[in-house]
Amino acid sequence: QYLDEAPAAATSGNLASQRFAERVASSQGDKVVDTERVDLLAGRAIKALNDIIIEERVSYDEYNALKAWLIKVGQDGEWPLFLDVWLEHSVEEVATSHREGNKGSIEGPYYVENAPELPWNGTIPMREDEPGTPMKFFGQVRSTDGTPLKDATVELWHADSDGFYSQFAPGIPEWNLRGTWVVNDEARFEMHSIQPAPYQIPTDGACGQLIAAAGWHAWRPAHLHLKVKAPGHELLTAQLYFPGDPHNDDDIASAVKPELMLDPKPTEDGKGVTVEYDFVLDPE
Ligand code: MBD
Ligand code: FE
Repeated sequence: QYLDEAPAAATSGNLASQRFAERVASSQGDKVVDTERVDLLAGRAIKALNDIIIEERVSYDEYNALKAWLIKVGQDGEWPLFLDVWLEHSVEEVATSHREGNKGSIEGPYYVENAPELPWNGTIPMREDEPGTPMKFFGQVRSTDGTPLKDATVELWHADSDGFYSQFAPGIPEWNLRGTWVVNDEARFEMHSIQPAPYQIPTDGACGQLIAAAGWHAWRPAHLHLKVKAPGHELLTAQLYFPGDPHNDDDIASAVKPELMLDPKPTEDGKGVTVEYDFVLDPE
């Protein structure tokens, strides 16, 4: 049982690190280093940490604990997890503050490009006995002026009922609970999946060690991840949440916004939930 549990953080962490490195490599065109910007940002970050050391009178024991921990973050492959949990929300805020359309949220560490394409009312790839409450999620994609965007696609990825993401945890089919819906000619989609469970970030790696040492908790509320794309419009990366989740108000990743809360209704047979949510994209 110990062996079963121990490698989980490092497995998902190292896969996330590898995936991220591949994406950076494939998008690395002719990016130039902006020396002034690096000087400013790296300089400010280093100064902020020095200020904390002086102000809080940090000891050698504390400094060495930090050093050991930073090394472990790398060994566990948890830099994507650490950065996406504790910093990405601010980057997302800066990147999208001009938008008039949909609010977005962070991408997180577990996105994979090119999920299988599905018809506008398709069912997400899932196991025959996939546990969880059946969920029908429907809506329309429009531009900020109200025009339906008939060439839009809606990508959905989410954790299974144990909180695991395919391609980042062992033993799950490659594209499980990941799909790309092509909207119909009224720009509508109707996605069939299961309702995800609350998600705990790995507790057995460096991030979990920090959380335990600081007396925090490791939970994110149950969430759906989405990317909505349409020609001539800004890409929307979002997450949607379910009312009543105990962690909606204290998401460890600070990624919940009131505009991203769903309003699920029970299905007629009482066995599933139906949710409606429309996406509004900003023109480029
Ligand atoms: C997740 O599933 C997630 O969405 C984020 C932001 C961080 C860790 C795990
Ligand atoms: Fe997630």
